Amino acid sequence: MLDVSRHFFSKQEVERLLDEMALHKLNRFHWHLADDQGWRIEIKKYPKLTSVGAWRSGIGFGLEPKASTAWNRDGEYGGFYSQSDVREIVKYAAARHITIVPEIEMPGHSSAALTAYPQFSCTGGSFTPPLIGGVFDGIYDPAKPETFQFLQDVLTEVFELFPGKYIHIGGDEVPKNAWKNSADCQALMKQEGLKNEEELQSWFIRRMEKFINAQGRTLIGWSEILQGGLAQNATVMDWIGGGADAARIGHDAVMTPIDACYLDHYQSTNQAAEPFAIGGFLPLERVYAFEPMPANLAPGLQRHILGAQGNLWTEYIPNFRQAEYMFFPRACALAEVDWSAKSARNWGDFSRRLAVHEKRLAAMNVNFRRGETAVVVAPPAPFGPVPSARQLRWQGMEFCGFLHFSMNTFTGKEWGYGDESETNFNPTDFDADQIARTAIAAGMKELILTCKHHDGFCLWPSKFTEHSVKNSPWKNGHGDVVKEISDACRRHGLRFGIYLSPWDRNRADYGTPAYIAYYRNQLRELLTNYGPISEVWFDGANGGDGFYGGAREKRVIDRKTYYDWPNTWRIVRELQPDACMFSDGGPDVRWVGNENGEAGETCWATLNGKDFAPRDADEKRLNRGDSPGTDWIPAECDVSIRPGWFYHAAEDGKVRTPQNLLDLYFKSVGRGANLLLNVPPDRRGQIHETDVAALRDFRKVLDKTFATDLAHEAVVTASNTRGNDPHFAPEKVLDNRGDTYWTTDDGVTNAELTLEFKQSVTFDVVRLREFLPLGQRVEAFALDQWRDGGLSGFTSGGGWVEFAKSTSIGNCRLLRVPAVTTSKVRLRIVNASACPAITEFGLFSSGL
Ligand code: FUL
Repeated sequence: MLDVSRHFFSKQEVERLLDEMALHKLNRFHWHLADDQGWRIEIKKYPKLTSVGAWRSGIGFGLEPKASTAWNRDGEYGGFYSQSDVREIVKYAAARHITIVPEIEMPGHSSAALTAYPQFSCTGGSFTPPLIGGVFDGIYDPAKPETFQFLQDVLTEVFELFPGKYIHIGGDEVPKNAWKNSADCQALMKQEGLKNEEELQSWFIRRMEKFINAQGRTLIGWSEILQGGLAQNATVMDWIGGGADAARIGHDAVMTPIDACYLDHYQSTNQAAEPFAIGGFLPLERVYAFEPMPANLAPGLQRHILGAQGNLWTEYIPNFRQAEYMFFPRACALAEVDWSAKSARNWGDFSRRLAVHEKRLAAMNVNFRRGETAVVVAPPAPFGPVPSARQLRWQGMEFCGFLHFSMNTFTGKEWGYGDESETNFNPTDFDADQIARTAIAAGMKELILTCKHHDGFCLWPSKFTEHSVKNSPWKNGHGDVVKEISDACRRHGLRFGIYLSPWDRNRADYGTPAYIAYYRNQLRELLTNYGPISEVWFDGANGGDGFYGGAREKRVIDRKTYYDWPNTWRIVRELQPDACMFSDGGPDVRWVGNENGEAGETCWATLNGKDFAPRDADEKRLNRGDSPGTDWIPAECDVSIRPGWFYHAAEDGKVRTPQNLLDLYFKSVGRGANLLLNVPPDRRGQIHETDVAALRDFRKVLDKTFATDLAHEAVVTASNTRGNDPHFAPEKVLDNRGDTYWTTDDGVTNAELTLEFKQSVTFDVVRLREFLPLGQRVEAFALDQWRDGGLSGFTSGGGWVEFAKSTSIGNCRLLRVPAVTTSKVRLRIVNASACPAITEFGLFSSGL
């Protein structure tokens, strides 16, 4: 099954998939043509289904527009198949012995159709195709005879196009609110003697089935069509159960259970190294082990189980390459499951054969997930401390945003004293979506919000203080900035982090143990009421003068003992185990030692953690890290786009330029750290236009720079490959994957990788990445270019000339070099603490 609603795939791409299916003898193509996010098939009688319903206002799902080809310049996203496209595809499939089962969703998942024709909904109200996944209120109104006329007209055209026996009508995930609130639906239920909305749903499906059967076709629908009673001749597509029950009452079923057949789920537990997916974990081996025949189904009934199907829902799959990656090789396993008896299946045998089959897939240029076949040579042992799963995820974000927005925004201060009246806080046009959109457009992956800064004012209505938004005029005290920002982050696919200042100049009890209890209570509120928290930011400014409930004095605390950090950290681990904690010394992420956004030219992700405590740290060592170090605590570079952390109109002329932001990026992300760039919302509660423009132009340059990796045109060779095993081959540095790497035999700490081009290339940026799960290993490296004989001092033969060298690599090393034009480039690992493990060697041209 391919979902073309959440993301659109062209006619050529669908045909390519049909070829790939035919290769595996997969002979039914379930084409999910309509859903909330887009209607994709031309219906002549209802042209607005495609002129309106095939388009949405953006790519959505937090994805970048350029991730997909179905995005047009006006910013709209979508596309559809004309009837002549469909005819050609049906013919193409038939020639490959594939029957297409079209799916037209009803009565739920119909926002796109109802955007075009709202008159067929209960409310008649306006709809828009959503930009996120989920279950929406766009459902058809069964109380209107016109609704059925419309659906029958649509299906009539669908039948003309698809000659197959089955028509899939969806039927899953139907929220019943619209029917509950509709007097007409309630009257219809009374009239038809239907006890509840489930029975109304079943009534709806039966009515459609009559029509479908009268046209000589068979209705098929998802598990939920069993609710409220199954239609007379229906076939059930079992995703959450019901297949065996259907067979027992004499109905046919197709098995596609969510835990064995959902190919949109992750293929590895190392999610950071995989393309972003909807969730789940479905490894190849589990697909292969799947048995479609339900246990305990009497032999006489087994003929009702028609087969198994793999589903590719495409919320997070914006292009065909990625679709292929999710299909293969899991579809290979499913084909074997479908075509062989359980007793004939053998995982070891399959994986050996798959190694051969992979060559076929590679020759066909199928983008399958590699490395699934058995590894023969053992990988290197990790060296030193290694990142936790949460740190790996954090490192993968690279570029995040910081939001300093609070009392200071309205008082013009940088550090509020703590006596400011709540009435000051009153954004005139707060817009969390504008803020999230700006972050997404800049390429940020997370936003961290100052939920409470040093002045103690809380951006959420905390139960534990009066000094919060609840006593401000904003939204008459009913506002909650933390909620709005965290919700917007989720809507736009950003992760969300919190900053809760330990220093609180408002609290009378600051400096006493009572304050620690207060601080932890607030932390608990934030960690439990606002969804997943990706990062918790503990800053280091601690103690000094303040209001302190009217005392107006200076308070000094013992920075090492007062906060009892280990017990506070425990709360975060307990409530949000996936959150990374930042402070001067970790435990997960360390301060980089300055607020200029610059990591050291040498910057290790490792540190001797015991030498550090919040606000008790050697800034030079934070900047550089320790190698060898005892703990994995990578650096984060926090820096503001303006001179201050908070918005001040007087600084509108001092916003960093795109060029300056680019420098920051190279000095932070490009040195293995993460960049946390502060973009302070203004008094409206939005990111100022100047900042928006600077971020946009910065992103443009960055995207342009990294659009084409010239190294991909090269043939790559290495001075040594571990055990000569292809799993560790030099090509692994060019495969765009974070979970594969080139490595050498143990003990080889000087090694070379050479890229050789057919024609000279010109580049001015080099990108290198180490495979972090094995620790940070490279200590020094150099880059050489090949100079032909006769040029620049070489009279004959040519030779290597060094053009760059440095030390640490880590997550990402970017080197900007004067433009190099050459036909060969060499990476020389000059020194390493253990055999190197390199995941990427890329060459780019900035065009600057
Ligand atoms: C510091 C604070 O004192 C600054 O105001 C700002 O919030 C910065 C990110 O952290 O500790």
